[in-house]
Amino acid sequence: MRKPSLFRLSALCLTSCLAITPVWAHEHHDHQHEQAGHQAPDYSREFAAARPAETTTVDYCWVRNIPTPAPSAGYFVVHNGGEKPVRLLAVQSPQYDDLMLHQTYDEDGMAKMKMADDIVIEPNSSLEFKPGGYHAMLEQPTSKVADGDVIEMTWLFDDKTSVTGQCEVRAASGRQKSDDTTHQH
Ligand SMILES: [Cu+2]
Repeated sequence: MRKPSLFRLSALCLTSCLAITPVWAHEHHDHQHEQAGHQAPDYSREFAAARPAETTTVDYCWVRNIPTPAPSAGYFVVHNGGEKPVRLLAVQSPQYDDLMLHQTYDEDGMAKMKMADDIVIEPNSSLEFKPGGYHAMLEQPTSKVADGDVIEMTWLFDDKTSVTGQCEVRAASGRQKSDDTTHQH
């Protein structure tokens, strides 16, 4: 009695597992693809055409410097002082060739990342990019980035404006000093 049922079970698995495998492989590939962020839209024309923002500001920017090939992360606070919601579309920096807007989220106790493609800052409010939440992913540095460096960054918004500011580069191993960032000015 035991043998035939075991055999049937493995035979069942042979057919169904084979059928499932390609689907799983495809999903897995898509997920990695999304994480790598190669689907980020190209906003270079919008960056070039944007005018300086008047009611949107970006402050307290810093970069968590992680040695390549691992990506570094950029954190900052976006403030919308206007009367309409604004969307952050993209970031750009002469220091990095590949910048993406990401969001860290929790799935079954594991920290994962995804592209953040609808980042809205409501009127008269701020949105903080911080470890464990929204962040800018910085890859392919154009030259070596050292702790203590100050790099330029530009933020593009959907009202055809942009903000250019400076970010302090900090060591990845150092404490995040989140309190300090609010007392920089
Ligand atoms: Cu990321």
